[in-house]
Amino acid sequence: MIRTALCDLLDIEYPIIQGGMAWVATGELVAAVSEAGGLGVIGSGAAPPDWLREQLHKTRKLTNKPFGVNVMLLSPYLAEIMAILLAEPVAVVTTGAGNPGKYVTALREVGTKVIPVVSSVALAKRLVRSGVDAFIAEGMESGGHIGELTTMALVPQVVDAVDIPVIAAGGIYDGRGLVAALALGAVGIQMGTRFMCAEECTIPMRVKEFVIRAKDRDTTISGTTTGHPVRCLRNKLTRKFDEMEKSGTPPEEIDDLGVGSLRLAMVEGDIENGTVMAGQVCGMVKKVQPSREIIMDIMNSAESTLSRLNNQVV
Ligand code: TUI
Repeated sequence: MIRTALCDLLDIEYPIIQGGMAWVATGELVAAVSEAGGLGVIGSGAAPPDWLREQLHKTRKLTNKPFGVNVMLLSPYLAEIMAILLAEPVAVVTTGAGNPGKYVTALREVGTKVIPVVSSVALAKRLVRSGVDAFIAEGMESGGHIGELTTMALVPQVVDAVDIPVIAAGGIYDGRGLVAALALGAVGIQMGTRFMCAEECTIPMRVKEFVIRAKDRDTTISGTTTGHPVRCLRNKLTRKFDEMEKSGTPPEEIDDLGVGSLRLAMVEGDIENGTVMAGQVCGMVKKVQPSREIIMDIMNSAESTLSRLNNQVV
């Protein structure tokens, strides 16, 4: 089986991180992924502090393996979320949607590995100085809040710019994606979209079915004009976003349309009026599967991809 530096860094069996998706990655999914040998990551998003506390306790009840928390740096509860993570430390904190620089030292002092998600070389270079443990370089194939570069272009540029481990994210679904990430110089992968359809993921079945129905071109990017681009599945809400962006509606008004819409989709199951964040690999997601099966499928298909490549290269 493929083993990389990420397995040693995080004390996990397989170099696979489950993306910390807001309102999606709850204790049940996180514990299942970590129990299966990957790294499960709670998505704290913009959820209130009590929600995170509850998920931490649930996860700890279900697994003794390492797991992480994703901190969304635009959260209105950021200070309280950080306070919880210092009081009840987890193995790994990943961050998104901003620069976590000022929190790095405190987190590392309580024994937490800090792995920011970056979408540019500039941010990675700035953050290396604050002493982070690794980076997740996330391309714009991903669901949710995205940058401008594709995974194929971003990952090798971040790998060349820093001398700490880099994990690839965005557009990865199976062992072909894992091997491609390793070829680009990454030590592992982070995947979100495929784990939305994990059996242990608690989002409504209607949302999973929407992802399964989606084909390669069924995502769109909302909020390009507001400076907060988000990739999600096309629906009634994204058509409304498109109209507002075309008609020159003020950016604040467009951003307001998104407030609460992720929860509406992922918790309430409203796939027409909510934001169903998902990546471009949605076209490959065909069924609901246990997390363990997803992870073993990735590892087995990575092995067969490697032997296919070995036989092709003469
Ligand atoms: O964070 C994500 N994806 C997300 S977060 C999210 S929840 C949300 N809620 C309200 C508004 C926006 C998002 C849904 N999906 N991915 C990681 C990621 N981080 N991609 C890009 C970035 C990023 C962007 C800017 C990281 C740093 C950054 O830095 C700006 C700076 O300070 O230089």
